[in-house]
Amino acid sequence: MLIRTPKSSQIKEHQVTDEHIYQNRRQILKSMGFLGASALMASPHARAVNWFGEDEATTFKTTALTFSQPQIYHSDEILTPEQKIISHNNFYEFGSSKSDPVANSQSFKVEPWSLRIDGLVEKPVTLGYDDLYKHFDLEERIYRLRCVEAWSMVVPWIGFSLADLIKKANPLSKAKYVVFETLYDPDQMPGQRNRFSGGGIDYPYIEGLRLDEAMHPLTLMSVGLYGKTLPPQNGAPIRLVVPWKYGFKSIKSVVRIRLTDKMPATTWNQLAANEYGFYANVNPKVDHPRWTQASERRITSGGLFTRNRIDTQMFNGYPEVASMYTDMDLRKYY
Ligand SMILES: Nc1nc2c(c(=O)[nH]1)N[C@H]1C(S)=C(S)[C@@H](COP(=O)(O)O)O[C@H]1N2
Ligand SMILES: [Mo]
Repeated sequence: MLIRTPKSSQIKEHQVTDEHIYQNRRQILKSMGFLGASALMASPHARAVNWFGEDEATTFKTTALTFSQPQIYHSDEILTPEQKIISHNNFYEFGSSKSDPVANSQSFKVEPWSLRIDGLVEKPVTLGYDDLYKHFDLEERIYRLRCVEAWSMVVPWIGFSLADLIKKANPLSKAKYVVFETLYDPDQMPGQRNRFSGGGIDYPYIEGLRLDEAMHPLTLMSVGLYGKTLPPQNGAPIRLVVPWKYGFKSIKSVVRIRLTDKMPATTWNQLAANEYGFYANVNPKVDHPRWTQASERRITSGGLFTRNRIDTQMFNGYPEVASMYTDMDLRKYY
Protein backbone atom coordinates (compact mmCIF):
# COMPACT_ATOMS: atom_id res chain seq x y z
CA MET A 1 0.00 0.00 0.00
CA LEU A 2 2.68 2.47 0.91
CA ILE A 3 5.34 3.43 -1.56
CA ARG A 4 8.41 5.18 -0.27
CA THR A 5 9.49 8.30 -2.08
CA PRO A 6 12.62 10.39 -1.60
CA LYS A 7 12.69 13.49 0.53
CA SER A 8 11.76 16.61 -1.33
CA SER A 9 15.12 18.09 -0.39
CA GLN A 10 16.66 15.42 -2.64
CA ILE A 11 14.69 16.60 -5.64
CA LYS A 12 16.81 18.87 -7.77
CA GLU A 13 14.34 20.58 -10.04
CA HIS A 14 11.08 21.95 -8.73
CA GLN A 15 8.16 19.72 -9.43
CA VAL A 16 5.06 21.72 -8.80
CA THR A 17 1.96 19.68 -8.17
CA ASP A 18 -0.81 22.01 -9.02
CA GLU A 19 -4.41 21.00 -9.31
CA HIS A 20 -4.21 20.59 -13.09
CA ILE A 21 -1.27 18.24 -13.09
CA TYR A 22 -2.99 16.25 -10.35
CA GLN A 23 -6.29 16.05 -12.21
CA ASN A 24 -4.55 15.13 -15.47
CA ARG A 25 -2.61 12.38 -13.78
CA ARG A 26 -5.86 11.04 -12.33
CA GLN A 27 -7.56 11.19 -15.72
CA ILE A 28 -4.73 9.28 -17.39
CA LEU A 29 -4.64 6.63 -14.67
CA LYS A 30 -8.41 6.33 -14.89
CA SER A 31 -8.44 5.91 -18.66
CA MET A 32 -5.75 3.25 -18.35
CA GLY A 33 -7.95 1.46 -15.83
CA PHE A 34 -5.40 2.01 -13.11
CA LEU A 35 -7.36 3.56 -10.29
CA GLY A 36 -9.26 0.92 -8.42
CA ALA A 37 -6.54 -1.66 -8.65
CA SER A 38 -3.47 -0.99 -6.62
CA ALA A 39 -1.99 1.71 -8.76
CA LEU A 40 1.70 2.30 -8.41
CA MET A 41 1.74 6.01 -8.54
CA ALA A 42 4.92 7.92 -8.58
CA SER A 43 4.40 10.71 -6.14
CA PRO A 44 5.41 14.14 -7.38
CA HIS A 45 6.83 16.35 -4.72
CA ALA A 46 4.89 19.07 -3.13
CA ARG A 47 6.19 22.55 -2.88
CA ALA A 48 5.00 24.82 -0.12
CA VAL A 49 5.06 28.53 -0.77
CA ASN A 50 4.24 31.24 1.68
CA TRP A 51 2.17 34.30 0.83
CA PHE A 52 5.22 36.12 -0.43
CA GLY A 53 5.88 33.40 -2.96
CA GLU A 54 8.94 32.15 -1.07
CA ASP A 55 9.60 28.44 -0.74
CA GLU A 56 9.04 26.75 2.58
CA ALA A 57 11.19 23.68 3.10
CA THR A 58 9.03 20.55 3.17
CA THR A 59 11.43 17.82 4.19
CA PHE A 60 8.91 15.47 5.80
CA LYS A 61 8.70 12.23 3.85
CA THR A 62 5.25 11.45 2.49
CA THR A 63 4.40 8.27 0.61
CA ALA A 64 2.04 7.65 -2.29
CA LEU A 65 -1.29 6.15 -1.30
CA THR A 66 -3.60 4.10 -3.46
CA PHE A 67 -7.34 4.26 -3.06
CA SER A 68 -10.31 2.51 -4.55
CA GLN A 69 -12.78 3.95 -7.01
CA PRO A 70 -15.45 5.19 -7.49
CA GLN A 71 -15.05 8.58 -5.95
CA ILE A 72 -18.40 8.92 -4.20
CA TYR A 73 -17.95 12.42 -2.85
CA HIS A 74 -16.86 14.64 -5.67
CA SER A 75 -16.85 18.33 -6.44
CA ASP A 76 -16.58 20.22 -9.68
CA GLU A 77 -15.07 23.20 -7.93
CA ILE A 78 -11.47 24.19 -8.62
CA LEU A 79 -9.18 22.37 -6.22
CA THR A 80 -7.02 24.44 -3.91
CA PRO A 81 -3.43 23.87 -5.05
CA GLU A 82 -1.49 21.42 -2.92
CA GLN A 83 1.19 24.00 -2.19
CA LYS A 84 -1.43 26.19 -0.48
CA ILE A 85 -3.08 23.36 1.47
CA ILE A 86 0.27 22.38 2.95
CA SER A 87 1.55 25.87 3.72
CA HIS A 88 -1.48 27.81 5.04
CA ASN A 89 -2.52 25.91 8.14
CA ASN A 90 -4.05 26.13 11.56
CA PHE A 91 -2.28 23.76 13.94
CA TYR A 92 -1.62 25.64 17.17
CA GLU A 93 0.57 22.86 18.54
CA PHE A 94 3.14 24.04 15.99
CA GLY A 95 2.52 27.77 16.48
CA SER A 96 -0.36 30.17 16.10
CA SER A 97 0.32 31.86 12.76
CA LYS A 98 -0.67 30.27 9.44
CA SER A 99 2.93 29.73 8.32
CA ASP A 100 4.13 28.23 11.64
CA PRO A 101 2.87 24.66 11.17
CA VAL A 102 4.82 23.94 7.97
CA ALA A 103 7.91 25.65 9.37
CA ASN A 104 7.91 23.87 12.76
CA SER A 105 6.61 20.37 12.03
CA GLN A 106 8.88 18.81 9.40
CA SER A 107 10.69 16.52 11.84
CA PHE A 108 7.46 15.35 13.52
CA LYS A 109 7.54 11.57 14.12
CA VAL A 110 4.43 9.69 13.02
CA GLU A 111 5.93 6.21 13.22
CA PRO A 112 5.30 4.51 15.60
CA TRP A 113 1.76 5.84 16.19
CA SER A 114 -1.00 4.58 18.38
CA LEU A 115 -4.69 5.42 18.03
CA ARG A 116 -6.97 4.04 20.74
CA ILE A 117 -10.76 3.73 20.49
CA ASP A 118 -12.27 3.14 23.94
CA GLY A 119 -14.80 4.37 26.49
CA LEU A 120 -18.38 3.09 26.16
CA VAL A 121 -17.54 0.29 23.72
CA GLU A 122 -17.68 -3.49 23.95
CA LYS A 123 -14.18 -4.04 22.64
CA PRO A 124 -11.58 -1.26 22.70
CA VAL A 125 -9.38 -1.09 19.60
CA THR A 126 -5.78 0.09 19.26
CA LEU A 127 -4.40 0.86 15.82
CA GLY A 128 -0.69 1.17 15.09
CA TYR A 129 0.79 3.21 12.22
CA ASP A 130 0.47 0.51 9.53
CA ASP A 131 -3.08 -0.34 10.64
CA LEU A 132 -4.19 3.16 9.63
CA TYR A 133 -3.64 2.25 5.97
CA LYS A 134 -4.30 -1.52 6.02
CA HIS A 135 -7.68 -2.20 7.56
CA PHE A 136 -9.92 0.21 5.72
CA ASP A 137 -10.99 0.82 2.13
CA LEU A 138 -9.26 4.09 1.40
CA GLU A 139 -11.29 6.46 -0.75
CA GLU A 140 -10.56 9.83 -2.24
CA ARG A 141 -13.15 12.44 -1.31
CA ILE A 142 -13.13 16.02 -2.48
CA TYR A 143 -14.44 18.15 0.38
CA ARG A 144 -14.67 21.83 1.09
CA LEU A 145 -13.08 22.80 4.41
CA ARG A 146 -14.38 26.10 5.78
CA CYS A 147 -12.34 27.68 8.55
CA VAL A 148 -14.24 29.72 11.14
CA GLU A 149 -11.91 32.59 10.13
CA ALA A 150 -13.86 32.78 6.83
CA TRP A 151 -11.39 31.24 4.39
CA SER A 152 -11.98 27.92 2.69
CA MET A 153 -10.24 25.33 0.57
CA VAL A 154 -11.28 22.44 -1.70
CA VAL A 155 -9.17 19.42 -0.82
CA PRO A 156 -8.79 15.94 -2.35
CA TRP A 157 -8.62 14.00 0.92
CA ILE A 158 -7.88 10.28 1.21
CA GLY A 159 -9.39 8.37 4.08
CA PHE A 160 -12.20 6.19 5.39
CA SER A 161 -15.49 6.72 7.20
CA LEU A 162 -15.17 7.25 10.95
CA ALA A 163 -18.24 4.97 11.21
CA ASP A 164 -16.16 2.02 9.92
CA LEU A 165 -13.69 2.56 12.74
CA ILE A 166 -16.29 3.06 15.49
CA LYS A 167 -18.17 -0.09 14.39
CA LYS A 168 -15.00 -2.15 14.96
CA ALA A 169 -15.22 -1.28 18.66
CA ASN A 170 -18.95 -2.16 19.05
CA PRO A 171 -20.37 0.95 20.75
CA LEU A 172 -22.61 0.35 23.79
CA SER A 173 -26.15 1.76 23.64
CA LYS A 174 -25.27 4.27 26.42
CA ALA A 175 -22.75 6.00 24.13
CA LYS A 176 -24.07 9.37 22.92
CA TYR A 177 -20.96 11.44 22.15
CA VAL A 178 -17.46 10.92 20.78
CA VAL A 179 -14.39 12.72 22.16
CA PHE A 180 -11.20 13.12 20.10
CA GLU A 181 -7.76 13.93 21.45
CA THR A 182 -4.59 15.15 19.69
CA LEU A 183 -1.13 13.92 20.67
CA TYR A 184 0.39 15.69 23.68
CA ASP A 185 4.15 15.88 23.19
CA PRO A 186 5.73 19.25 24.08
CA ASP A 187 9.17 17.95 22.98
CA GLN A 188 7.87 17.76 19.42
CA MET A 189 5.15 20.39 19.56
CA PRO A 190 6.53 23.82 20.51
CA GLY A 191 3.05 25.29 20.89
CA GLN A 192 2.44 23.00 23.87
CA ARG A 193 5.45 24.33 25.80
CA ASN A 194 3.90 27.58 26.97
CA ARG A 195 0.64 29.51 26.80
CA PHE A 196 2.02 32.18 24.51
CA SER A 197 3.34 29.94 21.76
CA GLY A 198 0.21 27.80 21.73
CA GLY A 199 -2.54 30.40 21.49
CA GLY A 200 -3.58 30.07 25.15
CA ILE A 201 -4.91 26.55 24.60
CA ASP A 202 -4.90 24.07 27.48
CA TYR A 203 -3.48 20.99 25.70
CA PRO A 204 -4.16 18.34 24.57
CA TYR A 205 -6.50 19.73 21.91
CA ILE A 206 -9.92 18.10 22.36
CA GLU A 207 -12.88 17.93 19.99
CA GLY A 208 -16.22 16.19 20.10
CA LEU A 209 -19.18 15.09 18.02
CA ARG A 210 -22.59 13.70 18.82
CA LEU A 211 -22.58 9.96 18.03
CA ASP A 212 -24.98 10.36 15.08
CA GLU A 213 -22.69 13.05 13.59
CA ALA A 214 -19.69 10.77 14.09
CA MET A 215 -21.52 7.91 12.36
CA HIS A 216 -22.67 10.06 9.41
CA PRO A 217 -21.18 8.74 6.15
CA LEU A 218 -19.67 12.16 5.34
CA THR A 219 -17.50 12.11 8.49
CA LEU A 220 -14.02 11.18 7.37
CA MET A 221 -10.87 9.98 9.07
CA SER A 222 -8.23 11.27 6.70
CA VAL A 223 -4.80 9.74 6.23
CA GLY A 224 -3.78 11.60 3.09
CA LEU A 225 -4.32 14.35 0.56
CA TYR A 226 -3.38 14.85 -3.08
CA GLY A 227 -2.52 11.15 -3.48
CA LYS A 228 -0.04 10.95 -0.60
CA THR A 229 0.06 10.44 3.15
CA LEU A 230 -0.64 13.59 5.19
CA PRO A 231 2.21 15.96 5.91
CA PRO A 232 2.53 16.88 9.61
CA GLN A 233 1.12 20.38 9.17
CA ASN A 234 -2.18 18.86 7.97
CA GLY A 235 -2.46 16.40 10.86
CA ALA A 236 -0.31 13.36 10.10
CA PRO A 237 -0.76 10.51 10.38
CA ILE A 238 -4.55 10.68 10.91
CA ARG A 239 -7.03 13.50 11.39
CA LEU A 240 -10.76 14.06 11.33
CA VAL A 241 -12.55 15.93 8.52
CA VAL A 242 -16.16 17.01 9.15
CA PRO A 243 -16.96 19.03 6.03
CA TRP A 244 -20.22 20.67 7.19
CA LYS A 245 -18.62 22.11 10.35
CA TYR A 246 -16.09 24.88 10.88
CA GLY A 247 -12.51 23.71 10.46
CA PHE A 248 -11.64 23.68 14.15
CA LYS A 249 -13.81 20.54 14.59
CA SER A 250 -11.50 18.68 12.18
CA ILE A 251 -8.95 17.71 14.83
CA LYS A 252 -5.45 16.69 13.72
CA SER A 253 -2.94 13.99 14.73
CA VAL A 254 -5.51 12.03 16.73
CA VAL A 255 -4.33 9.52 19.37
CA ARG A 256 -7.58 8.76 21.14
CA ILE A 257 -11.27 8.43 20.29
CA ARG A 258 -13.47 7.87 23.34
CA LEU A 259 -17.20 7.17 23.40
CA THR A 260 -19.10 8.76 26.28
CA ASP A 261 -22.62 9.55 27.50
CA LYS A 262 -21.95 13.25 28.20
CA MET A 263 -21.36 16.19 25.88
CA PRO A 264 -17.60 16.77 26.21
CA ALA A 265 -15.83 20.04 26.93
CA THR A 266 -13.96 20.99 23.76
CA THR A 267 -10.86 23.15 23.29
CA TRP A 268 -12.31 26.19 21.52
CA ASN A 269 -15.59 26.12 23.40
CA GLN A 270 -13.69 26.22 26.70
CA LEU A 271 -11.47 29.04 25.48
CA ALA A 272 -14.31 31.27 24.20
CA ALA A 273 -17.79 29.78 24.56
CA ASN A 274 -19.51 32.84 23.10
CA GLU A 275 -17.49 32.50 19.87
CA TYR A 276 -17.19 28.74 19.38
CA GLY A 277 -20.08 26.41 20.12
CA PHE A 278 -20.05 22.63 20.43
CA TYR A 279 -21.94 22.14 17.17
CA ALA A 280 -20.01 24.63 15.00
CA ASN A 281 -22.10 23.87 11.92
CA VAL A 282 -21.24 26.19 9.05
CA ASN A 283 -24.11 28.68 9.06
CA PRO A 284 -24.08 31.90 7.00
CA LYS A 285 -26.98 33.25 9.09
CA VAL A 286 -25.19 33.13 12.43
CA ASP A 287 -22.27 35.53 12.56
CA HIS A 288 -19.20 35.13 14.68
CA PRO A 289 -19.35 37.90 17.33
CA ARG A 290 -16.38 39.65 15.64
CA TRP A 291 -17.02 39.05 11.94
CA THR A 292 -19.58 37.92 9.37
CA GLN A 293 -19.97 34.28 8.41
CA ALA A 294 -22.12 35.08 5.36
CA SER A 295 -19.20 34.86 2.95
CA GLU A 296 -15.74 33.34 2.73
CA ARG A 297 -12.47 33.74 0.87
CA ARG A 298 -11.84 30.67 -1.26
CA ILE A 299 -8.15 29.89 -1.46
CA THR A 300 -7.28 29.12 -5.08
CA SER A 301 -4.16 29.55 -7.13
CA GLY A 302 -4.20 33.33 -6.89
CA GLY A 303 -2.07 35.44 -4.56
CA LEU A 304 -2.93 37.07 -1.28
CA PHE A 305 -4.88 39.91 -2.84
CA THR A 306 -6.88 37.92 -5.36
CA ARG A 307 -10.58 38.66 -5.03
CA ASN A 308 -12.35 35.37 -4.59
CA ARG A 309 -15.03 36.11 -2.05
CA ILE A 310 -17.96 33.71 -2.33
CA ASP A 311 -21.20 33.24 -0.40
CA THR A 312 -21.04 30.71 2.40
CA GLN A 313 -23.59 27.93 2.08
CA MET A 314 -25.67 26.44 4.89
CA PHE A 315 -23.87 23.39 6.28
CA ASN A 316 -21.03 24.37 3.94
CA GLY A 317 -23.11 23.03 1.02
CA TYR A 318 -23.81 19.58 2.52
CA PRO A 319 -27.64 19.68 2.92
CA GLU A 320 -27.80 15.92 3.56
CA VAL A 321 -26.83 16.56 7.19
CA ALA A 322 -29.80 18.88 7.91
CA SER A 323 -32.04 16.05 9.15
CA MET A 324 -29.78 15.64 12.20
CA TYR A 325 -30.72 19.12 13.39
CA THR A 326 -34.41 19.51 12.47
CA ASP A 327 -35.70 20.13 16.01
CA MET A 328 -32.84 22.39 17.06
CA ASP A 329 -32.59 26.17 17.20
CA LEU A 330 -29.31 26.62 15.32
CA ARG A 331 -28.84 30.12 16.80
CA LYS A 332 -28.84 28.68 20.27
CA TYR A 333 -26.89 25.55 19.36
CA TYR A 334 -24.22 27.24 17.22
N1 LIG B 1 -4.91 19.48 16.99
C1 LIG B 1 -5.35 20.50 16.26
N2 LIG B 1 -6.25 20.27 15.28
C2 LIG B 1 -6.70 21.29 14.52
C3 LIG B 1 -6.27 22.62 14.76
C4 LIG B 1 -5.31 22.83 15.78
O1 LIG B 1 -4.86 23.96 16.07
N3 LIG B 1 -4.87 21.75 16.50
N4 LIG B 1 -6.79 23.66 14.00
C5 LIG B 1 -8.11 23.43 13.38
C6 LIG B 1 -8.52 24.50 12.47
S1 LIG B 1 -8.97 25.97 13.17
C7 LIG B 1 -8.64 24.30 11.11
S2 LIG B 1 -9.27 25.50 10.09
C8 LIG B 1 -8.17 23.02 10.48
C9 LIG B 1 -7.17 23.34 9.39
O2 LIG B 1 -6.81 22.18 8.69
P1 LIG B 1 -5.70 22.30 7.53
O3 LIG B 1 -4.52 23.03 8.08
O4 LIG B 1 -5.39 20.89 7.16
O5 LIG B 1 -6.33 23.05 6.40
O6 LIG B 1 -7.55 22.16 11.43
C10 LIG B 1 -8.20 22.07 12.69
N5 LIG B 1 -7.59 21.04 13.50
MO1 LIG C 1 -10.19 27.11 11.54
